[in-house]
Amino acid sequence: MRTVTSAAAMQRLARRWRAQATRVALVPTMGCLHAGHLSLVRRARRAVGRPGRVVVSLYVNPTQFGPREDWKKYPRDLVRDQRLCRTAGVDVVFAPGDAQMYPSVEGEAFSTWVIEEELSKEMEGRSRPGHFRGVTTVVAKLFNLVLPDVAVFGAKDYQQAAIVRRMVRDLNFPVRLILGATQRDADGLALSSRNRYLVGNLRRQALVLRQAVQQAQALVRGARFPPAAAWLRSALKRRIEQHRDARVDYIEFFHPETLQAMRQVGPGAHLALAVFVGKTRLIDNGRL
Ligand code: PAJ
Repeated sequence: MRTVTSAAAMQRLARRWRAQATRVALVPTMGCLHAGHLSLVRRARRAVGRPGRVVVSLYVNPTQFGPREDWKKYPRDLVRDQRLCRTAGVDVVFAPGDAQMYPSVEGEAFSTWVIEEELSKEMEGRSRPGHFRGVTTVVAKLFNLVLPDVAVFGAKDYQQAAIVRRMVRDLNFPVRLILGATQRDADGLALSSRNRYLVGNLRRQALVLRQAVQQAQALVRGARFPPAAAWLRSALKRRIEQHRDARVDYIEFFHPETLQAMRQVGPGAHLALAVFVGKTRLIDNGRL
């Protein structure tokens, strides 16, 4: 396994692979890898086989964090991530520094952005202004540096995957997207690098996200008529906020592809929610 830290070197390598008609799969991450990320690596390998190449990018992208978010304290452990990638059979780890990704050349600042204007408005986009501009910009840059045939994203960040899919379509990136299933701990909590902030009994309270999705599934599947979104939302919110440290940020019901909000929620609708558990903001989602 090779670690590449320079953007130019990554692009040179990618162009060499392309000239040899070697297929390339990219798994973009912010590092601090867990079993969720590693399941995407396996999915990537399955997509390109051997002698295809699997690239994992490790980059805590500053432009997708708000000014009061955890960019500075986001956990970083390159050596551990490299070891996990080597064991998982990754070919190349791409771990650029900020100066590689956002160079300010002779005082001229970075000033070109990729902005998706429709699917980015609600949910994560509303709660985290500017977040998706950072995501689409860095993913577009990674696509241009790694030149992947395939890129793998996790269903855990459902809106993010939908937005990247729209960007690929709208800007004609020659990249096939694969959505990998959300990996969970045995008790149902979706794996996330931020779970390490859940100390003491916050960990147990964090299970409310998954439980809310399951409660919504039961209510929707058991109903004779599709329940109103507003009614369902307040039922879930009440249940979640029975936990002392849990506070709902949003609960949304929407069409799984267009992300159009739904007023009546029937089977096949998608639910996404964000909940603060203590100071940690967690997200989850599921098909109803
Ligand atoms: P990060 O949060 O590190 O996640 C990297 C990828 O892993 C994303 O596609 C995410 O959906 C997926 N993932 C996270 N938890 C998962 C789980 N429990 N099961 C399956 N997949 C999971 O998402 C980002 O980084 C960044 O926004 C990025 C796309 C890298 C752009 O900076």
